[in-house]
Amino acid sequence: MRLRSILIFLAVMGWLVACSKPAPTAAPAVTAVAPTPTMAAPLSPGASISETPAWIRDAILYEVYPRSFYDSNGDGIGDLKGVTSRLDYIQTLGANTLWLTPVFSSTSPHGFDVVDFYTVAPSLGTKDDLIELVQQAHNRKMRVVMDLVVAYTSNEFPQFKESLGKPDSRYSDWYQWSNNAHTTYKSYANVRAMPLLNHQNPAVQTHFLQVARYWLSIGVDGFRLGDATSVPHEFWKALRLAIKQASSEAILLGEVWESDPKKLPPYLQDEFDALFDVPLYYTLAGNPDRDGGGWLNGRTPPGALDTALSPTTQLVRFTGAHNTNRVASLVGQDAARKRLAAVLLLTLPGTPLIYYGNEIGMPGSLGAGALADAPRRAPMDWTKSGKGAGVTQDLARTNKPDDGISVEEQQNAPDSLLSLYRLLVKLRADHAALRSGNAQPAASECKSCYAYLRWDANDLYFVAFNLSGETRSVTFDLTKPPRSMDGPGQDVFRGGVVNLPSNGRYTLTMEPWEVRLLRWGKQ
Ligand SMILES: [Ca+2]
Ligand SMILES: [Ca+2]
Repeated sequence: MRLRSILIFLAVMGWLVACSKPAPTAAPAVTAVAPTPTMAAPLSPGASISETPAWIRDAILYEVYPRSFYDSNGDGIGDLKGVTSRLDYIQTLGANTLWLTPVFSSTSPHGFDVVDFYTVAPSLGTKDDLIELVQQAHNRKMRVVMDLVVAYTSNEFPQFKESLGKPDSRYSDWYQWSNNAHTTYKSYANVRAMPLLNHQNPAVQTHFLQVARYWLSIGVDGFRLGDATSVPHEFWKALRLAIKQASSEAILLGEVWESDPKKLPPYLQDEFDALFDVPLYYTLAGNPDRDGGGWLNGRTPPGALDTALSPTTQLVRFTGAHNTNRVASLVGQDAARKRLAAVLLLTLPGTPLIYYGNEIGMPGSLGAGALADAPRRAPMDWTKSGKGAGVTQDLARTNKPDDGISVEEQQNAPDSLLSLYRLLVKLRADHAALRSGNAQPAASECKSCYAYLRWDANDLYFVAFNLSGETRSVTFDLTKPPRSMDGPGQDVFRGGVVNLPSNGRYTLTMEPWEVRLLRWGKQ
């Protein structure tokens, strides 16, 4: 949605403000929406993990903004048939779980302000197209997760139109009115076109439980649920129960847009199966709307990543999404840092998310005005020329023809970013060590380096990052590895064999922003 990243903050702050701000007239029509989240135990694969479908542990998510992905009928707008036609590409990348940003009928192209939760936006296709996409994905052992916006609706939503200015309407309790005349109301980040729903109203809850069941019945594998902080915990618990009763394998992926990790655990208690690791994203990027900051640019102490190595299978790791600057822009289009970000994303524990186009290094940063998010949702660059079948034209491009940034230019180039993503995804799929919860940092004297170990009974990976623009010779302390590093290891990127000195002090010379990936294993 537009200005989403700003809105996220505004949503949190705005919600607090909205709750404390005196109503313009006497008695507010509705009671406070959400209880104050209580502090809870640290994240751990504890109580609720037992109910989390096991498949999330092996999932590699691929987020698609359908309008900009692939246009099947030449009208310039990407559509569901287009996504179906490119499942080959997504499968070749190795991603096995699609997350579609909202596809329902809505007022705006971004799709987050929904008008009808039971119909697909005509520009994207039909319900049958969605069913076909889900079936084709399932035929390939891929899953499809749909975005479901439950915090608010469009101001064109029938219940809103029927109750605006009509306190006696049968739908008057659907929204959070600010005055007795029901002419003013609370809205998402104060965007008037997105009135916040009143989740205390049982009818609102019933509506969404039915919507969820409806789409589960056509085979979707779960929902990505945004703006979790705008919705009471009781609602999430009820939604979880309804979804799990309909399909125990369906997942609820929650977006709690908070940079403080302490804010996340309450949402994992009988609410979501997994949460986006927004706190880690802030560590990596610094600011979703600004390029050049964060860990990936050496602007955060490297050790800030230690917390990301805690064992969990309930966090989705990402280096960018539809509501952040693209990772290529974040790192100033620097080829080495684009590689470094890819290796990090796909060698951390947790569930990785690849945002369409980031695997080829498409740029895109927050713009200005009503289409501020458009550069982050630019047309997927399929071709060298930037033209041709399937290329969407709904939004402006963020890169040029013949610039090396396209699937056509990268798909057969062994050194391309796309080839690196494919290699890393394959390594992750082939070696459970990279999917396990085992991870620990490896110490060195270098203040601008970072390294960690990932392992299981078969393999041990050593991942080392030079987070500076200088060549570094770094000695890592591997005197107490969690698993044997005896015998020759394999240098995944440079090729060749490496041997650890018997004293466990291992010295690597790393180029500026280089990342090294070494593996000790059976095969
Ligand atoms: Ca189309
Ligand atoms: Ca290009």
